[in-house]
Amino acid sequence: MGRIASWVKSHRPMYDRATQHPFVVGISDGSVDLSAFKRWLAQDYIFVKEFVPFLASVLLKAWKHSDDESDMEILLGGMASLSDELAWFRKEASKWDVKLVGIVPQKANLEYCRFLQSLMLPEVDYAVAITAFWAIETVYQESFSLCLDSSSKTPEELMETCQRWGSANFGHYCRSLQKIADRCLEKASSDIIRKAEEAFVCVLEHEFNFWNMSCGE
Ligand code: HMH
Repeated sequence: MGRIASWVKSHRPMYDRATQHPFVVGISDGSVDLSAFKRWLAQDYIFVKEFVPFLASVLLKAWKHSDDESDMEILLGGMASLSDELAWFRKEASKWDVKLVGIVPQKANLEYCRFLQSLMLPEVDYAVAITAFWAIETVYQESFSLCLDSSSKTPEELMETCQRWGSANFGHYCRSLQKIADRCLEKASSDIIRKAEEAFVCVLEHEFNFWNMSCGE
C-alpha cells in the first residue's frame, strides 16, 4: 500500500467527514438548499482563483525538484483545466444569477486561502505541496462522484457541477496526482513525510469547514 492510501485509512473518520458532507449528500438526494449552493458557487470561485497561484507554485517545484518529466505534463494539464474552470464558474454564476464581483470571502475560505499561501513558500518541499494538491482535488472528486451514483437523485440543474469534479476523467487525474505524491514520499525524509501527513489532515479540515460555510454555518 502506498503512503497516501495508508493515510486515507488511518484518517478515515476525518476523510469521510470531508468527502461525505451533508452539503454534498443534500445534492445527491435532491434536498440541497439552493441558496447554499449559490453561496458555495461564489465562494468557490474566490478559492479557485487562489488555487491558480498555488498550482503555479507546485509547477515551479516540479520543474526544480522532480525527477520525472511526466509530472510537469500532468500539472500543466491541471493548469489548463483551471482556466476552463474559471470560465465555467462565470457561466454558472450567470445561470443562477449569482454575482461574482465584490464577493467577500468568508472566514473558512480566508483561512483555507491563507493555508494555500503558506504552502506556496519556496521552503515547502515538493512532496508536501503535491500531497496537499492531491488531497484538495480528491476531496472534490470523491464528494461529487457520490452525486453521480446511479442511486443518487441529483437535480438536473446541478449535474454539470457534479460532472466537473465527479467524472471518471477527473478521477483519473486524481490518481495520477496520487502516484506522483507516493513516488515523492517514498524518497522523502521522515521530517518531510510528517509534514506531508500534516498538510493532508489540514486539507481535510479546511474542506470540512468550507462545506460548513456553504451550508451557512
Ligand atoms: C474548496 N476544494 C475547494 N474548491 C475546489 N474547487 C476544489 C477543492 C477542487 O478544485
